[in-house]
Amino acid sequence: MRLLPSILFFVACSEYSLEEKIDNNLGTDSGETEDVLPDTAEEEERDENAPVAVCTVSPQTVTPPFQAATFDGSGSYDPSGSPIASYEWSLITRPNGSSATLPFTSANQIPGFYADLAGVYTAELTVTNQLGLTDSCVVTLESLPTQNLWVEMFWDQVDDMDLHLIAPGGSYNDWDTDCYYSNCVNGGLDWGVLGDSSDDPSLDLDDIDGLGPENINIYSPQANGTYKVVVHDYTGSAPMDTQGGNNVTVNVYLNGGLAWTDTRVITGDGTVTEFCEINWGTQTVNPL
Ligand SMILES: [Ca+2]
Ligand SMILES: [Ca+2]
Ligand SMILES: [Ca+2]
Repeated sequence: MRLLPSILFFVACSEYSLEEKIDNNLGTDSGETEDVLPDTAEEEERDENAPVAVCTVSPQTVTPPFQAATFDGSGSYDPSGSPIASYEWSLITRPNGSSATLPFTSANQIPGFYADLAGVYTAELTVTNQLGLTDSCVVTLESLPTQNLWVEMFWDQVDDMDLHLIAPGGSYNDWDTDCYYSNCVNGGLDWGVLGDSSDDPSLDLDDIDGLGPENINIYSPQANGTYKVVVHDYTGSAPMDTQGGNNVTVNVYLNGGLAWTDTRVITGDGTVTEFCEINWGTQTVNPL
């Protein structure tokens, strides 16, 4: 095994030719090279001529769902100095319920990626050089809610589920105390201290025809009382109302950390399902 350091050295230094590598190894050892030398000269040539994929993301942490991130593979290179022939990106992991996608593109940079749910997103970049050889790298992006109260919902059968957040002392479908698609998209309700928007709710995402997600958040919830999370299975959904079981997941984040999650089966149509109560003062979430 004593030749391993020199093998690593040669792999790292592309200015050495294949012949030089083999000559060097054969010239310094006559009996132990079989275990450490490449199987064939052809295989070694492929390694030496392969491109090097380098991928980054900026920023590395975003606030969902509106802070954009840029995936960047422009640091990738080919040892020969030739330009990279193609870049192929794919999103290989994302949080359950996320609808985020990467565009199918040959660009080395992908700006404007939006993480719709809290959690981790992993992108893989594969670069191909002029010889058709490839290399891959992966990079992760974390999506962390900065709103102190963050409630997100998604489901697994096509329908229109609606997320409702009810203020302390409020009631379902009440215009002033229930935040939902009709009255709360990007804000619009004044809860807590009048004129202070930091304790007001906002429905950032309203999904009608897919699998979600939807989310409602508050930067600084009021300490007294409890908020209630309710899911309404809207009747007359386009393109369809699912009548069978639909797995609906609600995640509640308090101060950036996942405090509660539950998946419930909603069956039929038009139902109203209470999921949980959130007591901001005690930082507790209780199922309903
Ligand atoms: Ca909806
Ligand atoms: Ca307010
Ligand atoms: Ca429905």
